[in-house]
Amino acid sequence: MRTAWADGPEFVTQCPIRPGGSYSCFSCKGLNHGFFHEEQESGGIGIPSTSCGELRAPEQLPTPPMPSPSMASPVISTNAPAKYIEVCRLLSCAHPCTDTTVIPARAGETNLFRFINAALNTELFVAIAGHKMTVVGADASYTKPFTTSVLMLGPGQTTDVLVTMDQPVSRYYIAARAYASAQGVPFDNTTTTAILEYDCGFSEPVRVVQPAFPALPAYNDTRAASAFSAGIKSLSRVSVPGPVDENLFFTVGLGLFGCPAGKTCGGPNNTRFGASMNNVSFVLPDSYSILQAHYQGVPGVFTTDFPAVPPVQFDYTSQNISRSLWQPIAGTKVYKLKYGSVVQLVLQGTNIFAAENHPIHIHGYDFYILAEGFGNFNPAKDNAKFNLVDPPMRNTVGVPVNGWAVIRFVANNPGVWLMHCHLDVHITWGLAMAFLVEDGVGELQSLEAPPVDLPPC
Ligand SMILES: [Cu+2]
Repeated sequence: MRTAWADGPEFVTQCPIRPGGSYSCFSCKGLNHGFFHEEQESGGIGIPSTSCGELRAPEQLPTPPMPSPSMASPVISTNAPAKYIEVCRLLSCAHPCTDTTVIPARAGETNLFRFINAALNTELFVAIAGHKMTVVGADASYTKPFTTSVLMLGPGQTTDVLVTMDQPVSRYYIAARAYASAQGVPFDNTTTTAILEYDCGFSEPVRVVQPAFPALPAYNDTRAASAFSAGIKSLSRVSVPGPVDENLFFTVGLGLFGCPAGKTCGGPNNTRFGASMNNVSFVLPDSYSILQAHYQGVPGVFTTDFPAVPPVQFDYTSQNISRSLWQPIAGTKVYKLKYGSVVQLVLQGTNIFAAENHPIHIHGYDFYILAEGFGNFNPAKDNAKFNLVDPPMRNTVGVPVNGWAVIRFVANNPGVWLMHCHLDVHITWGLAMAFLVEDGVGELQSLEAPPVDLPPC
């Protein structure tokens, strides 16, 4: 709570840290976000950094839903070099493959793996050859244990799994590669790997064994992605906030802008790629941050007219969406929320240009995912599908391709909070908006004064 000045996105909560400058955003005490990932961008290229893999203070952890693992190992997945696999094969692994991370394990033990998708633009399937994984946590919240042979993580998502070393003493690949849901859109089809090696240091000959490779779903296997997300539930019964004060419905999807006169653009038919929520393509301010403008009452930096529902209702997932609906409007619009209001938000994917699974992330909040589905959200029949018993608590939801997701949270953290697609390129196209959460009553429900070393604008 009251962490707004430490959030980091440039021109949302602060101006960028200049070359040579510094900013002490926070101390780790009490932080509960699981995976600290850099939200500042440079020239449109986001740089994921993982300064702290696990930031929970141990005394804050509830009792875990599993016995203590023998070993906990963070595994950071980026879909970087597939060549590692090829290198190993060429060398027949007559000696340790120093390029590839080797994770040691002993037969019979049960280990905790924390998978983090640190890729910028790729959702990833993850599997371990020969081994089942029991999911026990996601986005720093414990989950009801469930067993699966494949995980799917959007950028910024984390998944904790227990793996029992119940296979013959050998070497096994851990592999990750893309889940690419958009038809006809190019993607990085490389595979990244690590090697799980039994009895490391005890039986050297194991190192000459060619590791087994896991079965990964096809790149476009939406069924596998959906089955995984449907398996994630809260550890026990939760108290879902309600009644709902703010009933919001945001479309999320791509679009095309006309090319500025006299320029050449790289989109289809000399257009420029865009993206939007409720037809607003988010534009960052260029000289002041929204949070500072809000706190100091500086006019002209943003407007508060982000629409609660789409300005035009249409068949969002149709194969034939009128071209008149493909061009969003650009703007720096926020949606105001009263302190403590219960927010229900339907995130509705669109089929404009190309439907895609968009991993939507909200800053400043965890939220419950009440339901997900395909096609257009229809409250008359889909409200009945809400999980009000043990919905998962996450901070990023993969909105199914040409489908929808419903989330709920209490707006009890005052400040300005970016909500955006975690596919980095979609942010630069405008797939973002910000919530402005007003102060409540008294100091503890109000935004603090900015720290003295906040980067100057
Ligand atoms: Cu996206």
